[in-house]
This record gives sequence, C-alpha cells and structure tokens, in this order.
Amino acid sequence: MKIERIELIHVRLPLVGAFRTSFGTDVERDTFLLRVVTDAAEGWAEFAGDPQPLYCAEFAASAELTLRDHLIPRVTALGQMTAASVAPAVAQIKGHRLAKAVLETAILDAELRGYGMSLATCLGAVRDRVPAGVSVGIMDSIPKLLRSVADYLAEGYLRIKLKIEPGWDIAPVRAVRKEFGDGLMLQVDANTAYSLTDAEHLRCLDEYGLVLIEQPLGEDDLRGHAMLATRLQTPICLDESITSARDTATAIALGSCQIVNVKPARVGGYLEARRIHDVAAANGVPVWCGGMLETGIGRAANLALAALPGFTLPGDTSASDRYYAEDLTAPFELEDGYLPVPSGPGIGVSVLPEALRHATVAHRDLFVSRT
Ligand code: NPG
Repeated sequence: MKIERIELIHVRLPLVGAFRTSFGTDVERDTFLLRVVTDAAEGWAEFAGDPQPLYCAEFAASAELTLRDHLIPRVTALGQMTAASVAPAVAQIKGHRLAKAVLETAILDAELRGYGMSLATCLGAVRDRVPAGVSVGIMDSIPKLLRSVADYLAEGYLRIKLKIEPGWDIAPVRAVRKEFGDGLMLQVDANTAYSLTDAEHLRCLDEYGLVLIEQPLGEDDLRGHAMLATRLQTPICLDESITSARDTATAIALGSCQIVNVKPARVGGYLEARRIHDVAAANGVPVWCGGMLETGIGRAANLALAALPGFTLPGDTSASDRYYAEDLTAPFELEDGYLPVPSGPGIGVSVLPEALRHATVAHRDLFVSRT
C-alpha cells in the first residue's frame, strides 16, 4: 500500500452538556480527523486529545506539528507499507503516542478497507455487541448528580462511573449508592487528583462496594499506587499511568493495579492496545475500554477493541447522544444497554458529509505525494 495524501480536518462539536473532571471542564470537542488516501483505499481516524495538555502532555497543535514534521515524513518514506510498519518507522520519535495512534489508525483503516476486513476481526473480537457504561462528570450538587444518574440508568446504561476530586468523593458515592442500591455497578475516576496522604480518606470508599477506583495518584507514581493498593479493598485501575504493554506488565508485577483502562490513543494505537489486552489477560487482570469524548469515528474503533475477550468490564463507550446532538457518523444507539460492534470493513463507519461540513473549522494537507 502506498500513501498518496494525508489531510487533517479540524473539527469542533458542541457537547450536549458540560463535562467536568478533576483536570478541567469540556463544553465542546475540539480536535481533528486524519484522512489518509492510499492506492488501496482511504482511511479515517480521530485525534483523541484536546487543545490543551490537561489530561496528558499532548494536545492538538503539538500533534499536528509532530505528524507533519516528524511522523508522516518517516512513514511516507517507506514507500510501500502496511499499518504494522508504522510503529517501527516512528519508534525513534520519543513519546507522542496520541499523534502516533491517529496516524497508525487511519492507515490501518485504509489497509483493512482495502481487503474488506473489519477492525474487530483484525484485532480478534469475540462479540458483536459490548456492554455500555457512562462517565458522569463532577456536578454542582448531589440532587443534580442523582437526576443525571437516574436519566442514564433509564436509558439503559449498565454501569456508572463518577468523576471524583477532593471535596467531591465520599458524599456523591454514598448518595448514588443509597439512591440506586447495591446492585448498581459503580466506579470512580480521580484522574490523578489525590496523593498517598489521602489513603485513609480514600479508604472510606471501601464500604460502598465499588468496582474500582481509577487513577487516584499521579501518572508516574506506580510505587504509590502499589502502596495504596495495600491500604484499600477497592481495586485500583490505572489509566494515565499505562502507556504500553511493557508498563502494563510492570504495573501488574508491582501490584500497582488490579484492573486496566485501555485507551488506544494513550498507548500509541490499536496494535499496542491489543498487546496490553494480551499481557493483562495472561495475568488474569480484567481490562475495559476508556473514552475521550470521541465522535463516532473514534468510538467505532474503540467498540471493535472492546469486543476482545479480556474486556470483561463495561467501558466508557457510550451512545452518540451522550455526547453530541449531531455525531459525525450515523449515531451509535444503546440497545438493552449494549452498543453494536461495527462489522463493515475497517472501522466500519463513515463520516456523514453534511455533519462533517457543520463541524469543520479548517482543512490542511499534511502530505501530498509528488509521484
Ligand atoms: O465517555 O468518552 C467518554 C468520556 C469518558 O471520563 C471519560 N474520559 O479521564 O477517562 C477520562 C475522561 C477523559 C475525557 C479523558 C476527555 C481525556 C479527555
């Protein structure tokens, strides 16, 4: 397969509601899509990050530069290539996993479309639908939170994740547990907002039977997580700390986590995400698929990954209407709490031209073949 053109499409979509986490508040999705045209087919992918480096060090403008000046020149210099050759070609470039992921995914989509295989099949999916969870942001008041959770449960979501931070942790968990009962699959996500000195406070969560507490400590604090794990009954799940299959193996060996949130973008793409799945499965560690407020383009690929056998917990793979009034693809809809795994070639969905037109802010060619 030979790359003929790579186009960046800057898009902006309003979220249906503000989404507050311990690291900031999102009111819109402001990101870019990559469209890769090859001699076999064209492929699409979505940059998972934000305009600001709040969740992780990368951000949209840094990714565009990295792609244009460092990643794309190395990949297009290969001439004939496949998606599997992307990671080795860019291995010299340190970090920038979100940027690497969007490039590899668009190329993988083109390659799979070229021979008519779905991403789900390519990755080793064993399900045609996956259970859906939903991530509920930090709110101004407990009554507002309870209304929001009640609405999501009425829609059919099978597990609830509450965003927490110091000052918004025990009370919301207690209130949700009391209102919706012990049968509710409930978990929390701190996005690195605590330190080890909060261990006794976090121990108060143990009495609420949570599925997990996600990333309580800093992303570089594997040792702190291992120490915290000895103090809590609630299983620790890592998100921000996990950037590769190797550090997944390290985190598991150190006892830093009992569960892993796999975000393909954070680990450099779907091929590395599958290796993380394999490492976790070999250690008996359950994984689930995280989300970064992706449009249908990013979500479709995440659903393919979430259909692998080791993804035994519901992910942050929610329906389109949890995020957008108008998604960029045909909307993903909940059916009895499940979302369908796309089965068409590649990521299995296409952008809707009209929706893309509404969302597009700018276009830039990052590469045009001269041959
Ligand atoms: O449903 O896509 C979703 C959002 C799930 O909570 C969610 N994502 O920390 O995991 C996270 C958080 C996030 C959102 C991370 C935006 C980065 C950007």
